[in-house]
Amino acid sequence: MIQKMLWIALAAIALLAGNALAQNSGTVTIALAARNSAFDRETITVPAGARVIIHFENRDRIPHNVSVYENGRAVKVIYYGRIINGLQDVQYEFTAPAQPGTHFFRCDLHPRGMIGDFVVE
Ligand SMILES: [Cu+2]
Repeated sequence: MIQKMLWIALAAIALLAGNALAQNSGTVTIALAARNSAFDRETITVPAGARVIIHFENRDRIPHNVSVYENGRAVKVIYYGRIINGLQDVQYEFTAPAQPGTHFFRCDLHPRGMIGDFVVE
């Protein structure tokens, strides 16, 4: 019985510690817009392990999205943002990679022009 209570206490401590870690990495909100098939910023910088919210405004009348990849080859996906039609906005939410590094973001529909660096620091 005592052993069972000990396990419950340990589980509760582990849960609290986990929450504290999640809070330490924080949440960052990034504003990003598309106009004339171009993003209004070339670099997005976020803290490692942070909860990332990209508030994306599509100011064109054609669809766009924002996806984040391991690198410019755009093979390994970190986050795939759903495509939204023109003159709408969307909130993308995901967790940044835990390790610092420079990654890549783009609009999957316009991968030649709508690109940038996704920096984790
Ligand atoms: Cu696009």
